[in-house]
This record gives sequence, C-alpha cells and structure tokens, in this order.
Amino acid sequence: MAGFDLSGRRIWVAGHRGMVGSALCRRLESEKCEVITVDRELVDLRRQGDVEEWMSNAHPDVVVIAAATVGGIMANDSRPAEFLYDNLLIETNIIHSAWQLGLDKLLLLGSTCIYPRLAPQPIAEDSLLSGPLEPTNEWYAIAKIAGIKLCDAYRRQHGCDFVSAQPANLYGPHDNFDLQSGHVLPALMRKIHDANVSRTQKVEIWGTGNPLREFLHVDDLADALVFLLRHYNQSGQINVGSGEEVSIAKLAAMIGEVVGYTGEFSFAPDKPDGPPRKLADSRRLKAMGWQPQTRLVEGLQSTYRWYLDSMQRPQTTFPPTT
Ligand code: GFB
Repeated sequence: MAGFDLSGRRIWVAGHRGMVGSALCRRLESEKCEVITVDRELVDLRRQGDVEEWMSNAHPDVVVIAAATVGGIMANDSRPAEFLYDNLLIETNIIHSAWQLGLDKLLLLGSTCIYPRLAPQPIAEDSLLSGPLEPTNEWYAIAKIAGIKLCDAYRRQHGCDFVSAQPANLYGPHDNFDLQSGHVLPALMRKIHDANVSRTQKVEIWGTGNPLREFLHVDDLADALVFLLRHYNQSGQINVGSGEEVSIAKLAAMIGEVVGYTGEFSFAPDKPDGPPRKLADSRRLKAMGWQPQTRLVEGLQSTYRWYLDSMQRPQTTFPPTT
C-alpha cells in the first residue's frame, strides 16, 4: 500500500522525553528518517516566539505533537487551568508554525476522553461533540478537541496534511508513576509494589473499582503512529485502541499477580470514578491494516520489569507530561 514516504524526512517528535514521545523515537529508529528533538529547557512550547524560531531553524518536514500536559483523573480534576492553557498553546503554536513553514505532515495526539461521557460504546469517531463531556477531564478534552479542529481548519483553509489520532488509556516504559498525578495503571503498580515491599496487607483503589478502561501499550501506539503518518491523510480524528477492556478492580488484581502481592484491596468511593466506560471503536484503523501486538498481561509484566529497573537508575524522574 503506497503512502506518505518517511525516507529522508526530518521528523520532529515534540515531547520526546515523555512516555509517548520516547516510544515513538524508539520506533522511528527502524525507519530511514532523521528524528529531531529539542529539550523543554531550550524551547517552551507554550511560547509562540520560541516555537517559531526553533522550527524555522530546525527545518522539520514532519512533526508529531506528543508534547502535552497530561495526568490521571486527579491531576485533570485539580489543575484545570494548566490542562486547558498549556495544551491549547502547545497545539496552537506548533500547528500554526507548521502551516507557516509549509511542513509536509503533522500528527496531533489526543485521547479518547474527547468523547461524551456517556457516548454509545464502543465509541465511534463520529460521537465527537454529540453530548456532554466527563467533568473530571473536560478541560483537557476541550483543549484536545480544539486541536483536532485546528488540524481540520488548516486542512480546509490552507490544504495542510494535518491529522489527529486519539489513543485509549496508555501505559508502558517512561510512564508517570506518581501516586497523585499518574494514571491508574502506573499508580496502582507503584502502590501494589510498595505494599508488597513493606508487607502491607491492604492497598486502596480509588472509586468503586467498577469503571471499565481500555489499555493500550505505548509501543503499540508508536507503531500505529508510524502507520498513520504513512497512510492517514483525512480530516477528523482516528481512534487507536487495543480492544482489551478491564474493570479497575480487575486491573488491580492483574497487577497484583504480576507483582506477587497477596494482600487485599479496599475501595475509596469518595474518590471519583470518572466515566463508566471508554472503549474506542478502532475498526477504521484496523480496516486500514493495523493491529496491536501486546496483550495486557504481557504489557503489565514488561512495564513492571521496566519500573523495577528504573529504580536502579539514580537519575530517574517520572515526568508529569508526555
Ligand atoms: O487513568 P485514570 O486516572 O484516568 O483512571 P481516566 C481513573 C480511574 O481509575 C477512575 C480509578 O475510575 C479511578 O477511580 N483509580 C483507582 C485510580 N485507583 C486509582 C489510582 O490510584 N490512581 C488513579 N489515577 N486512578 C484520564 C483522563 O481519565 O484518562 C485524561 O483524566 C486522559 O484526560 C486519560 O484522557 C487517558 O481514564 O478516568
């Protein structure tokens, strides 16, 4: 299937130190392209001047926007200004400069939280803006919806090949294992690991444990992004999911097995559950010929090995952003 040729292109991975960006850099090593990156100490992506200057000097042909202020349910709920402001600016600045400089392709990353809280399941792409958002993450969702619409607007007005992809809940190496700001999978992995080490017999799970989530390994996402760079060139976002859905309680039990934890779980219904279910309908992407490779149980095992190894590396910090 012929598509957009990555050979010889300079691809800027914006957000290369985060979980998504670092996975994409690893995946692009096997392509004949040149990956370029810049550290946040040098370029603040929230400042249009920084972004314009860096992009006009670096001359990327392609950009993947994996940079974002992200976090789990509590971070989203408690830092709404940051989630809305940072993400709007990062996307706007890069998308506008990509148009001004005539880049060949741009791929924006979002999340399935852009869809209505009670969207029919599995959630098809055309559910966007068909109902109210989940209140705990509406700030992030609104920023990402604006980003999708920016891509579409620049395509419509200027003919730019700007696309956007919406992954299911991600996990894997370089995730944020912070207990307050992290997503559920790394947070539970760390809590359960800590309980195991300290021989504590109880681990608290926020909420009721009933919500269902679909988990996608970040290496599968990186592979899907390369596939989409080559083969996707339409307006409107495309879903990227694994199809593997579990309840939060089941996820905790699976992590418990991987870690070797034999204690109990308690629930904290005073903490938010978030949306009851978020299963992406990924049939469009699968019909194009892409499939995920990592089963959740294998992904949990490899992520736990990475987490254990990371504790041996003294310089490790768990970044709050992707
Ligand atoms: O990954 P998570 O934080 O976010 O998962 P969302 C939240 C679900 O896991 C809720 C439960 O049902 C929580 O009650 N949970 C249980 C926990 N224990 C914990 C814990 O220790 N930590 C965390 N974080 N959750 C996010 C959005 O939604 O998903 C973002 O807020 C983004 O915007 C991301 O879209 C992919 O899946 O609810």
